[in-house]
Amino acid sequence: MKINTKYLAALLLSAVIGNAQAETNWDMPTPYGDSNFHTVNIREFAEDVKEATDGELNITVHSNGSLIKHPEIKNSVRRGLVPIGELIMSRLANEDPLFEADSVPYLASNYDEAWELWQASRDMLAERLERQRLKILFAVPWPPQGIYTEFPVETGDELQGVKMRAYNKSSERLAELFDAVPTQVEVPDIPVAFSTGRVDAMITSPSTGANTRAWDYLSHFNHAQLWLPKNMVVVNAKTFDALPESTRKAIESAAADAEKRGWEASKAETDAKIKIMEENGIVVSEPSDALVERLKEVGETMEKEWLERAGEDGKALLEAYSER
Ligand code: PCA
Repeated sequence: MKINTKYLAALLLSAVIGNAQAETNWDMPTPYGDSNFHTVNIREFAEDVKEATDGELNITVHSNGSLIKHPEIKNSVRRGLVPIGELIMSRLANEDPLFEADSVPYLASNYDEAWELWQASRDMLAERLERQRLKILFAVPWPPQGIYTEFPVETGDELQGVKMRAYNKSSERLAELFDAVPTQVEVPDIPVAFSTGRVDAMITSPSTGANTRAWDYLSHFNHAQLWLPKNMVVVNAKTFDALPESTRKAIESAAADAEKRGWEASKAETDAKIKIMEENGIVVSEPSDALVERLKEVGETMEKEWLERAGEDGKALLEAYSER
């Protein structure tokens, strides 16, 4: 496991000192960089908790996978190595396909739909996490996902054989269905993956494109608006339950505010980051009719495959979503 052991020893020590002062110090690993809007929102959440508890609960955010790498964050919270952490929900697709419902192409590809899907799925997902003694505090979507390349994409045929950076099962599958070659790369590793030629295209949001300076490696962004994957903040349930009631309430209330603030920030992020990309020379375009058609076909295939994997629960979720 990639954990900085020296750091953990220091943490244990500070936890002991913290207890002596009737203060609790929590370390919170997050996967994305400091300038990312999710990280900014989480830091504000930590401030709110500190203020509402009169400094009794101090959350220190360790961004960019600096304390614990993204693939290990969930299990680290589950085992109580850290009390709280952030991760992208669809990373848990291998445990249960319901966690990747938000990454099925065109199932929920704007903010209103994404919100309804989140409302329809929230209890089902919370229940699954509860079985692992994890409590979900809030979830915030990324802006809609699009395709970054070094050439214009007119029909989708251009993607054949291209080494495409992916970050979850859906982005991988989408690349495969375009006969591209997917490779999983975490956001902090994107610049190196491009500069060393490991990848030459990617699927992500305007947000991550701008944060990773896509213009250094790429020239085109197709605003295909495939899906809006969500990040979630989870807390170890045992640690949470052991807190005084007033502290638990303070966390829950700060989490509700963070969720609201995060959704608004995400919406604002889409246009703001597209503008930054254009200013830096990226050609931004909407998908052509031919590409829309191809993407729809691929989306249908992927929805079918997802439903096969998700079975009765998946059907129940789609029903709850369509009734909203
Ligand atoms: N950024 C993250 C997840 C989705 C997004 O927009 C990434 O590219 O890994």
